[in-house]
Amino acid sequence: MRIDILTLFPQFFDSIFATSILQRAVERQLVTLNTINIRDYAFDKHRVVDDYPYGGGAGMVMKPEPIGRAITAARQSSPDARVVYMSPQGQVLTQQKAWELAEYEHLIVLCGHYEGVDERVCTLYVDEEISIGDYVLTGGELPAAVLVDSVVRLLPGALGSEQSAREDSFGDGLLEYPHYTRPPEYKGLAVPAVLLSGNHQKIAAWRRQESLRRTWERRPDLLEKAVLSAADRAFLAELRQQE
Ligand code: 9D3
Repeated sequence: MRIDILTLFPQFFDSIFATSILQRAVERQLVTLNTINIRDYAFDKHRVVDDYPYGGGAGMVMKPEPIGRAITAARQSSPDARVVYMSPQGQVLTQQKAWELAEYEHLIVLCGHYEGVDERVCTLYVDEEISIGDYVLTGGELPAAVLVDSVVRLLPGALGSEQSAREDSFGDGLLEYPHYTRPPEYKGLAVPAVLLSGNHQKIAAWRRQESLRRTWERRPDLLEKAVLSAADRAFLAELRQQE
């Protein structure tokens, strides 16, 4: 996979791409990560990339020509590239969306700044707009980094052999069970005895129930879409009765 990030702040991504799983994926040649400076496609004397909004109002708008040229250059060799615009007006990123985007051979990720980009860029070039949630950030760079991280770790071979992206939290639509490591007692708190029992069937059943309990307590909205067995439903009924 190739990912081009179009931004006014390419340096922002240097440290992010140099860490952990992303770096490993690049080294293993599972992904090529490029940053493209939109300003490099502003051809006027002062390389201007923003301008005042028609109709008035606060803030600046990113001019369409540099972005259009930058996207056209990025798409040069791959007309089927998927163009994603990080935008507060977009669909909220989900694990399912990350899986979908992981299928593309080439992603072009556009980061907005100021009040956003001229709407004609969206009309002409953007395939989809994606938000990372309902809170206000200062630009699309952090959201783009979040998106890239969520997608790249799904590429086959990106995670260690011990891990499988399919088994993640949200894989079955539930929150994860609690994790413990040594020591067996820490500041008066013992590790649940079942985890030391060596009985793998009992351990699996306990973990499943703790997943259900947590999801029910913290994210009951997730239970509506979760894949549940008869035993799961019985345990949830028990929890509800205890309340
Ligand atoms: C003060 C500006 N806002 C008026 C209420 C509008 C606004 C413009 C630009 C708000 C945020 C931004 C910059 N944010 C993004 O580019 C962005 C974003 C976000 O802020 N939250 C969640 N996901 C995303 S994706 C891109």
